[in-house]
Amino acid sequence: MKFIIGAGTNIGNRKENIENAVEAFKLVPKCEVLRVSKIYETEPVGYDEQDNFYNICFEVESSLTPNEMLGVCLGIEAGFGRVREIKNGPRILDLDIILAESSAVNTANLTVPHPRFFERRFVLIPLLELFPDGKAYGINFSRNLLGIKGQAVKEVY
Ligand code: PH2
Ligand code: MG
Ligand code: MG
Repeated sequence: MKFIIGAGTNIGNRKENIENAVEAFKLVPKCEVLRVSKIYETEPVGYDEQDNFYNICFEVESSLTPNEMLGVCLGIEAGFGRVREIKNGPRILDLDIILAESSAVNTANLTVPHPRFFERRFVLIPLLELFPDGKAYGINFSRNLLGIKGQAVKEVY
């Protein structure tokens, strides 16, 4: 099954954090990284008093279940030394499952599709790069972009 993973960072060397996160994912058994978006610099959403983020989305082919994939994400975050403090606050690395191709999940510790992805330009813009027709795994997300105010997102060159 294919997964879309969103990655974000706003602490330390953001470019290296993003690139190293993708490299870490490539080393995970049963996970093949298929496509990676460009890196975008994005205004913080949900908590203003912090630096801009770097964000990407990437697509992974995997035989893992969504719950196992969550474990992979949390494990890589921990390997980067992430400590959880302020909700929506600064983080060295956040890896979220945005979509799973043929699976919806609603459990205490995981919801897929990600419950807030459709209101976040920092997810939708890299997602649109991977799915230029605005549809991913049967989910039409392009119209959501139209209703979002602010949330500046720009490509990192
Ligand atoms: N992640 C959040 C909250 N706000 N804002 C930006 N720009 N990028 C993020 O990755 C981000 C955020 C919670 O995970
Ligand atoms: Mg997140
Ligand atoms: Mg997260």
